[in-house]
Amino acid sequence: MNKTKSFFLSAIILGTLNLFGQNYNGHPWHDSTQSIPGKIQCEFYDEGGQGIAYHDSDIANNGSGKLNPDDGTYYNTFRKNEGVDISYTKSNEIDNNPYNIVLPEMNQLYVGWTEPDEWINYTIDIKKEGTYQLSLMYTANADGKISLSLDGKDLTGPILIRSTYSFAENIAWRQWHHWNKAENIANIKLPAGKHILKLCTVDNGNMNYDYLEFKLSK
Ligand SMILES: [Ca+2]
Ligand SMILES: [Ca+2]
Ligand SMILES: [Ca+2]
Repeated sequence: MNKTKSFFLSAIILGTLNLFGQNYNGHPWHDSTQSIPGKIQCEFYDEGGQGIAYHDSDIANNGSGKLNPDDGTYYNTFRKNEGVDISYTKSNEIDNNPYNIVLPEMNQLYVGWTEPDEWINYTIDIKKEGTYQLSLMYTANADGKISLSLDGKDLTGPILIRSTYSFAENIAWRQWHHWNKAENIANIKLPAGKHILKLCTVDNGNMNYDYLEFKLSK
């Protein structure tokens, strides 16, 4: 084994990836790095816990094991011992309701119970350097803002995420279940290779994030 190989093997064993001088102790969920172009599923954030892979305002997962009681199923127990709050889209007019702007697929895991200053990291593999158009599958109880950074450097500044609140809705809790896909909300230049993408909730919270989508535009 040459020196380079040996270094990378050591880094993997220690669970540490040195990216641009930053020591990062998180690692891809289930050793499965998500790639760009494509969708980054928000629930497949990195392993490593609070302060490393994510910052969440409370240690409970308010979805898995709580709103969705622990019945042993994949969806109800998904990462239930972690602080990031996760639920999934459900039928019976919960998420397939008349007030969707874009109909979501059912049984899609998403990050919910978002609050300002929360953030989540993703180890990503960017297959091709270029400019990407960003889209987000989401719900928002009111106008909110998110931002993205790469390896600790801001990529986007605050991005406005339009409210999906409906005055016609007569079920209060369903204001958190009106889905939309915000298309082309940012143009982002990305380098190739492995990087750490950070999704920050900047303003308002009360948004649910299903996935980010990156399409190569040039
Ligand atoms: Ca939480
Ligand atoms: Ca939260
Ligand atoms: Ca998802």
